[in-house]
Amino acid sequence: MSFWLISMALVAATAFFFVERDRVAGKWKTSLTVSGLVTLIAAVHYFYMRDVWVQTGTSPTEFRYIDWLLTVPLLMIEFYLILSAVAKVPSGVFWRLLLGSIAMLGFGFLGETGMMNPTVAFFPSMLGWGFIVWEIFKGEASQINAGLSNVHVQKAYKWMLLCVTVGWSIYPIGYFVGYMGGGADPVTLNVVYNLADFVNKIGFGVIIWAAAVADSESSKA
Ligand SMILES: *C/C=C(C)/C=C/C=C(C)/C=C/C1=C(C)CCCC1(C)C
Repeated sequence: MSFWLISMALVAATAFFFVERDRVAGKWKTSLTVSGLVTLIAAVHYFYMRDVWVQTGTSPTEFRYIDWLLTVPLLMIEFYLILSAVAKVPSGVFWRLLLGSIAMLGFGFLGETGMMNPTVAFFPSMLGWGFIVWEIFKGEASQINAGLSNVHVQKAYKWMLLCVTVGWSIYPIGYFVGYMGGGADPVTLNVVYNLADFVNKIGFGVIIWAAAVADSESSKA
């Protein structure tokens, strides 16, 4: 059921971001396109994941990680894009965020599929996440953001930061409970991951959309 609801929400969000693209200034259009791509890619994966779930009753771990491996880097590009809309940003910012994402997801996958002991895989995966959080909290990305004079971008940055710290924390909690805390049932694990995706893909896009619309309106005035 949650697979189905989230598929529909993702499809609706995709349509919304693509249509709203027309409403914002040129420098924001790519950000909205990327938001729409994130929800589109996830929607397609959710259709497949639901099939796996309905037909086998097992967690669609492979599809989930393919989805994450495509969409998390796109979300990281968003940090680069919103800062680039108003400032000059070195590409190292993006590469570091990408590196952190790959470490986080790579070890998570090894742990969930049993190719690595899940408890052992948890720690390097957490380090990857920590590396991302450090970059946007204290690293170059945060310094660029602090130096901006655009309130809309700064507001979006603050919310995106909250998403990556608080919103993303749902995933390792789900993993921890599912694989290390004596083992939760797959239903709980999937509902937790599905809810987290809803917040962190659609919510993240809405943050960017809100900043893009506010900034476009204020520069018109
Ligand atoms: C749209 C999909 C998103 C935003 C997925 C995010 C996934 C994570 C933040 C996963 C994190 C994990 C850890 C930090 C440790 C345990 C293993 C993971 C992969 C669940």
